[in-house]
Amino acid sequence: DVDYQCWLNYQRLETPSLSDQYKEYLKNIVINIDGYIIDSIKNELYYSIKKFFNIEAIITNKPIKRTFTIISKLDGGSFFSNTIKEEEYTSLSEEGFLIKKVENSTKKFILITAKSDEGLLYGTYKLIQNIQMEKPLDQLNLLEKPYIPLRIINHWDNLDGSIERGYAGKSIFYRNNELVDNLDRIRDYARLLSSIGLNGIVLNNVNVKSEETKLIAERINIVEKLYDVFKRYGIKIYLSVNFASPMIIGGLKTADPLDKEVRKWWKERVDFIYNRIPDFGGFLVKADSEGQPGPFTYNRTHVDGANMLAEALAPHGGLLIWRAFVYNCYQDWRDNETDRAKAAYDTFMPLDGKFLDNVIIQIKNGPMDFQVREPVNPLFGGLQKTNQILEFQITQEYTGQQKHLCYLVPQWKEVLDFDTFLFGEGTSVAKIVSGSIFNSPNFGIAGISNIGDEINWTGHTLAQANLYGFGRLAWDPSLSGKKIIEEWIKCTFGNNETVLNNLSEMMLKSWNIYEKYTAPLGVGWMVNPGHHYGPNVDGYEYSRWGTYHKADHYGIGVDRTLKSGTGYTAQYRQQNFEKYEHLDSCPDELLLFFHHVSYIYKLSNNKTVLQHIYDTHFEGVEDVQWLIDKWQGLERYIDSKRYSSVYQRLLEQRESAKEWRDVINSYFYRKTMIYDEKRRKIY
Ligand code: BDP
Repeated sequence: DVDYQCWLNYQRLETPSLSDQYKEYLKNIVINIDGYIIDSIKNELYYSIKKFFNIEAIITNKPIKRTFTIISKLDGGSFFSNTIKEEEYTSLSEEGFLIKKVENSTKKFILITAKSDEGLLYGTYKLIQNIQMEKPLDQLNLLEKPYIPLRIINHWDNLDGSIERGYAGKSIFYRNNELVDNLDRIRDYARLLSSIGLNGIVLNNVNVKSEETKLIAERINIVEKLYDVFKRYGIKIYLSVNFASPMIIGGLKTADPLDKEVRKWWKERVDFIYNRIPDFGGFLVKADSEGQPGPFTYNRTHVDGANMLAEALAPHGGLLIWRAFVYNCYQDWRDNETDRAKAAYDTFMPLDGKFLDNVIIQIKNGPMDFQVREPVNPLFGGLQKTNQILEFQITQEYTGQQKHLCYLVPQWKEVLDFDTFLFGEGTSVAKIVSGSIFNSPNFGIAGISNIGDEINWTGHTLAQANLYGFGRLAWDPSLSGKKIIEEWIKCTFGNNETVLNNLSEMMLKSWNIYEKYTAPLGVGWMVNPGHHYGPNVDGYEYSRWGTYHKADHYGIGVDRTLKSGTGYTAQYRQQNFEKYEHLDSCPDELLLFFHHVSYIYKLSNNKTVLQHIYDTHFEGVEDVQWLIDKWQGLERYIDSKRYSSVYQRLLEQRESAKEWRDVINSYFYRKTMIYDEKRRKIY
């Protein structure tokens, strides 16, 4: 099933001459080392070569022909060492790789070399991708290394098989509180992840219930089996743990992080885990957040809680990842003092510099919760002495739940490129999470997975691009959304020009289209409470979650200025503070996030806020129709199964977009009693 293969869809090459060239080199693969990652390399090469050229590759220790491909460690001291330049050697990082075509009087070969097995694996996938994309072989010379050290996928899977905020079926790992019987699919998932360079996976939901708590105790065998799959692809495994585990499974009376017994209990647990899983990655903890237990219960701080766990992990080289998603979820909409957007910064800034070296704070991209548009979380640019991981949501909770097309890479790019001004101009979020300015390897990027057990993994075939794009950006945040989508299209659908052009245009516009017909100008929410699909303007307006738009008869938006509002703007460094604080410099797309304005306030394009709302909501629906037309133009180039499943979803998207348009427009028409200038029909 091509839909199942995703971007590892290996098809016969369309250009016979190029195919012959590659084939000549790939008939004989020379691999002079052993190991389980090396076995994965062999398997992937053997399998892909069979698919590309319909031949069985011969894998040997030494070349058996004049032309071959060799995969060898840099320190191999082998005969090709004089083909590598000094500067190539020094600029390769531990996970990087070098691919080169070498030719001399006696032999011709493609060389893949690296300092580690992982590097060789990434290099192998790169070569395979070059073949998929039919790149010329002549000047093959590539040196790559990941920009961000920790590149982790987070699963919100529960042992019963359900997935929190999952939109593509059930867990591929668990069913009825057991590991699934057949691990083949999990292996294929590991292939997908390592092909885009991800090197970590959190295996269970951050909301850890009692069954999952047992994963660090009597149910460790489940973790062990998964470890055995993922280690073969260079992917470290991590577990979400419940802070109250010492009480839930340890029989202790407290989980107080300063209690001796509690500390001893965690140490023993961690030793137990490492005894079974020698290179276990560490723990992820959601504490004192949305009902999860944490140190606050015992009047202790996040530092007490995180450091206690980190101390237990440190002797084994383990990491303790602590989430910054902490806010008061019992607040009142009338109370301006408690702005949810301010919570993470207020909580964690005073703790900067107090965490141990193996503690990392995992911070959502925005201050609220994965809305279609949010400013960047001000903790990036705030924290100076704390390790950080940036958290994205690949699963489309608030962005159409994989029924709507929404390619998120452009959104993520804006976050990564955002200048925090931390150490002066040019301190982008990407630079921060690369760890380079902090000189620490404990920095990274995490994404909440969008996959499930549906045959095509993501429900919406085109949502595969979000998983692909997440990995690519984690590897190299300087890649453009366009470059990434072109790679993805070619590897997923082949090298047809029309498909490439139409589909990349569709993908690149899709986030903006989604934004047009949903919540306007950065205000967010306006979704149905609970499941978060479809419009409900006041759904969260009078509830306890701190998620308000404050629309009344005269105006809309949340005043987060220092001058007259919640003071959230002051959490940014001067340059960004100035930009957001003042109406005339605040970007339109975030206007209502930062300011409360009248409906007749004029945006930079001279339209009123209200007219903008009307226009974008009509346009959004027209744009979805445009997506449908574009997709229809591809019918003859795409297999009918993928074509029609995407087509069905686009139709659903159109109906949903109409509903959004009508609900939002009529709400604001009734609130304001101001007509649409163009007198279009508003229900
Ligand atoms: C919210 C989700 C909720 C998660 C929470 C989190 O609605 O299901 O548990 O984030 O990140 O977006 O912990």
